[in-house]
Amino acid sequence: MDRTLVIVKPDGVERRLTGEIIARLERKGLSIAAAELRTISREVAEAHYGEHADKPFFGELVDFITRSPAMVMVIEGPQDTYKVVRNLMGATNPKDAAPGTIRGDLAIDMGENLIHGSDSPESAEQEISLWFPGLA
Ligand code: IDP
Ligand code: MG
Repeated sequence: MDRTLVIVKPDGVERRLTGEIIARLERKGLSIAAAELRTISREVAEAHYGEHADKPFFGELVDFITRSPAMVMVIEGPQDTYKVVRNLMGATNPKDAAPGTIRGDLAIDMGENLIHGSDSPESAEQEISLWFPGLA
């Protein structure tokens, strides 16, 4: 089994798309290993998005991810589950995301692209320990 970190971002929870997004992951054959609706602190948001700290959109990104509750989850499946989730998510910019993907079907704005998924086995491990430090 393999695990990856997924966040239904505040826009997804606000738009009541949490169920729709989780349903897509489950229909694909993935399982929920942990889930919690959380209002993300700036401290954790800045740690989570540390790789983007020097980007011009960083402040906006931290404002966005902390503005209202997000559904933070550990998703479980076969080897390279992170890749399965990334394929279901679609391209970062929803305008480029293919139809059939979460971002391609449900989002249109770069700033409000509904979902985060770890982008490698290493980032999955690091993000799971940041968000769910006690998880076995
Ligand atoms: P990812 O979410 O597909 O992994 P990343 O490049 O890691 O994409 O960027 C993290 C998040 O930062 C994106 O999901 C998006 O919300 C936001 N973001 C990325 N690039 C831009 C930008 O150019 N303007 C505004 N927000 C951006
Ligand atoms: Mg990323």
